Amino acid sequence: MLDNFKELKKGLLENIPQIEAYFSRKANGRAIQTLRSLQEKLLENRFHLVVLGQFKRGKSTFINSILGESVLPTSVVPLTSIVTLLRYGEEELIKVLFEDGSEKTIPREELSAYVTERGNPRNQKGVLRVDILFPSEYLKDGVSIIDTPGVGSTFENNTEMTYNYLPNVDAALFLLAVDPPISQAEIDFLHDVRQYVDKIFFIQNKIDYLSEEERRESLAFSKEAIEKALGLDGIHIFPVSAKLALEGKQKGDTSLIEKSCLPAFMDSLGDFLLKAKGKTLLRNALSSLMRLISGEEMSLELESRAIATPLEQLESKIQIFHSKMQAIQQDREDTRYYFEGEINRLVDLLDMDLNRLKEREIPQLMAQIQETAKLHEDHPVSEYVKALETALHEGIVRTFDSWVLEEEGRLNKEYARVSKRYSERCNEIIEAILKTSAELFDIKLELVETDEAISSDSSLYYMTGDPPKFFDLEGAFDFFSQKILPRKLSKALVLKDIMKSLPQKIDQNCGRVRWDFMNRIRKSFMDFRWELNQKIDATEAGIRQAIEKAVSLKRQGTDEVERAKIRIGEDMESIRAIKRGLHEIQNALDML
Ligand SMILES: Nc1nc2c(ncn2[C@@H]2O[C@H](COP(=O)(O)OP(=O)(O)OP(=O)(O)O)[C@@H](O)[C@H]2O)c(=O)[nH]1
Ligand SMILES: [Mg+2]
Repeated sequence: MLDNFKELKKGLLENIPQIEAYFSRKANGRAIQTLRSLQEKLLENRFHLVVLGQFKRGKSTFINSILGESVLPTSVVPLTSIVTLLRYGEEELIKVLFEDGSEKTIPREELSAYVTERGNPRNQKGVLRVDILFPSEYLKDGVSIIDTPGVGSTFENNTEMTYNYLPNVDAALFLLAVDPPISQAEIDFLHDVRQYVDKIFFIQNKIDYLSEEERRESLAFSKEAIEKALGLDGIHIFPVSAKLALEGKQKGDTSLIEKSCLPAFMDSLGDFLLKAKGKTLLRNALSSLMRLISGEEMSLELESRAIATPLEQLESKIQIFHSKMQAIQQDREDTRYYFEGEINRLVDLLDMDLNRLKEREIPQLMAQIQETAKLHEDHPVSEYVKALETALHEGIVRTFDSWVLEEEGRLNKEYARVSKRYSERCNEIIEAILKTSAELFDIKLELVETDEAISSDSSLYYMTGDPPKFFDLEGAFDFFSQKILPRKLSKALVLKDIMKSLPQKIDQNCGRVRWDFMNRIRKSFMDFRWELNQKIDATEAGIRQAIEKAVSLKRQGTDEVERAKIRIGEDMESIRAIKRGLHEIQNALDML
């Protein structure tokens, strides 16, 4: 599917050893580091796809049909209860990750004992996630697929697991089924999904149940319902039969595969992945390489100009360079202070949001608890307490967990905005350094377009890791239960107790979430700043070294200067050859 993309990526990767050899010859460790991390990024790049939908829509079957094998357990009853992540591996390997941090490798036959409600009721085994490595051609392009528990099943916990994964995906495949066409619960879920995921593919599964005529009707119905509910126009729904696709692939029957309509969907998905991520990835990698090469070309030219300059003049030029660099240094400091302020403002924003949340939700939760208390006034104490606990539980889960996800999205956007501006400023500083030296030695400056590379990396970095969990629910309930149950208090006292401790408990949790978010923002920014500072330092050091080298050569005498001229000429040749190769890839990429 991503054929062109794969070709270009391969081409780009093939260029790297040649470039690395050049910089090894010149003992330029920094450049080699850049190349290695670029190589890693190209090889590692992943597209995260999440498969979503109400229970029993055929999500797990759909993933199996892509893989062409029954890897994930499927069933006629609501089943999947644990998030499963599938990635490429040379050999099949299934790893269960537990909440306590331990791991276990299991054979495929045991998978359903961990990821299904039947095999692992209410997640008694404490599974956090299951990772599957699988040798499928499809996954080889860096695509990873996430199977999720169906939303709206009776198990609230499973729904929560699905929600937790939404902020980290590139696209969602939203499965609908023909029996019945879209329900209100699905529409509600879709509303939520849209807040986190920009790209949603709608898939109407199980079309093998319907005749051509019925299929059209059902598609039209779902299309209209979704467009109306989301206020969108012209959405596309892909009709698919996961069952036929899987059967077809297992039997090697191409007519069944065609009939399943899976290939048409996979083509569209492939196009999207290429456009949305593949191109950006390649473009960013290319511009990083170009920057590296142009930088090298520039220092070669600088060196060559410098050795052609009389020693006295050269020394006065160095003086000018140093004083200009001091001014730039001041600019750097100012930029740093400014952006530290911006990051602090982000934390202020978080505080404001948290306060608003507390002000709005605490009274509402209290009112709900009181209402529940009133409704259960005549029930026995144990039922009364149970009802209050349930109300508390539902209120907290609904309010706070979804708030955290929303806040994560919001902060992430703001952070991306700030870091993009910061990287733009840093690029301006780099340009100023280059310009200064180019002017000084009368060199034509070739600037490579930059920025995106750095800023998109930074926001992705921030996205990794799980969002903070608001309430440690277990803890919260222990807290209430311990206080309530052993003492067998009267109903009035139970209620009073909850009313008194609820705001306090919420406050503590808000504090925890604040700390967690703040730490991630600060750490992301510090890493990002370090990376940019390295780039600026490298630029300045490169130029300084080129000039200093020329001075020392000239002091050593004419023989050395002549030898240096030959070496510079040869290096220039190598650099130009590398550049030609990169330009070819650039042109092919522009044509995609
Ligand atoms: N006829 C037909 N049945 C299908 C198709 N896809 C899935 N099914 C059946 O639908 C049922 C549910 O499939 P699953 O893949 O387990 O559904 P799921 O969405 O993963 O369900 P949960 O994990 O409970 O959310 C199973 O009995 C499948 O065999 C299809 O294209 N056609
Ligand atoms: Mg499933």
